Amino acid sequence: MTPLVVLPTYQEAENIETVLRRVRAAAPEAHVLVVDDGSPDGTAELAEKVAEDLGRIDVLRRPGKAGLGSAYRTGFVWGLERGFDVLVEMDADLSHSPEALPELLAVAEAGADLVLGSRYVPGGATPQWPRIRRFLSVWANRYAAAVLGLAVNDATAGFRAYRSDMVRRIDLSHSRADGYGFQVEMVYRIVRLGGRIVEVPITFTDRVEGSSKMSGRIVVEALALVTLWGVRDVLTGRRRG
Ligand SMILES: Nc1nc2c(ncn2[C@@H]2O[C@H](COP(=O)(O)OP(=O)(O)OP(=O)(O)O)[C@@H](O)[C@H]2O)c(=O)[nH]1
Ligand SMILES: [Mg+2]
Repeated sequence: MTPLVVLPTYQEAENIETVLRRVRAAAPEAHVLVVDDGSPDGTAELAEKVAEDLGRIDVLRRPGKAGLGSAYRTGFVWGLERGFDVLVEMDADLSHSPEALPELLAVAEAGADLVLGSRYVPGGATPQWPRIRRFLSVWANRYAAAVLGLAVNDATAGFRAYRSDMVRRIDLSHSRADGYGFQVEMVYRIVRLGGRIVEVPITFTDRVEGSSKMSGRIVVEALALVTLWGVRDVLTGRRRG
């Protein structure tokens, strides 16, 4: 099976070379697609330089910052058109250890439709997070799981592998969600389609270089969407209240 690792980047000049080299070393069979949104710090140019050196890396340049959800939708369409069997989501800030790729890929190849690199199963960890951040994230996940009926501990996880056959069944053009909202939406749709989801423990480390693009808007959007989908399910009789 040929996997495609989609790396969305915005202002990751300090990380891009390291992440690309570590991905190649950890999963040499994987093709990589960097989706850069016109980073003013020259992330795309750096990625292109590493691509010339390593090969099997493509850089998709988009004109402006359009969000993580949109970057993944574009990357997935690109990968489906080219026939990749597995599509991987991974942050480019080294919070997701490339060395965990072989396990994610192996579980997808063994038949899981979606493999989540989970912080909230035994063995998963967020060593640098203050207790309050972990608490909020765990409870946001419990809320989403309860409202949407998902038997998943980390639906907001951003390190994951999908089997392309499953992604093909999802109408990506229908989705507008960004950030956590996009991550939960994909889990939700796959659960609705009867897909098999497996969580493998990962250690999430905080970025060392560069700055976060996370915003309160993305958190509020995700909570609002989860609530909306949950209410809709009850109203349409898909789920009892
Ligand atoms: N193409 C693209 N990539 C983005 C955009 N926003 C964020 N990213 C990338 O998405 C990944 C995750 O973004 P981060 O800023 O690390 O957000 P986060 O990991 O949720 O939050 P932190 O815990 O603060 O790191 C990184 O690789 C970013 O460069 C965007 O609008 N477009
Ligand atoms: Mg990050």
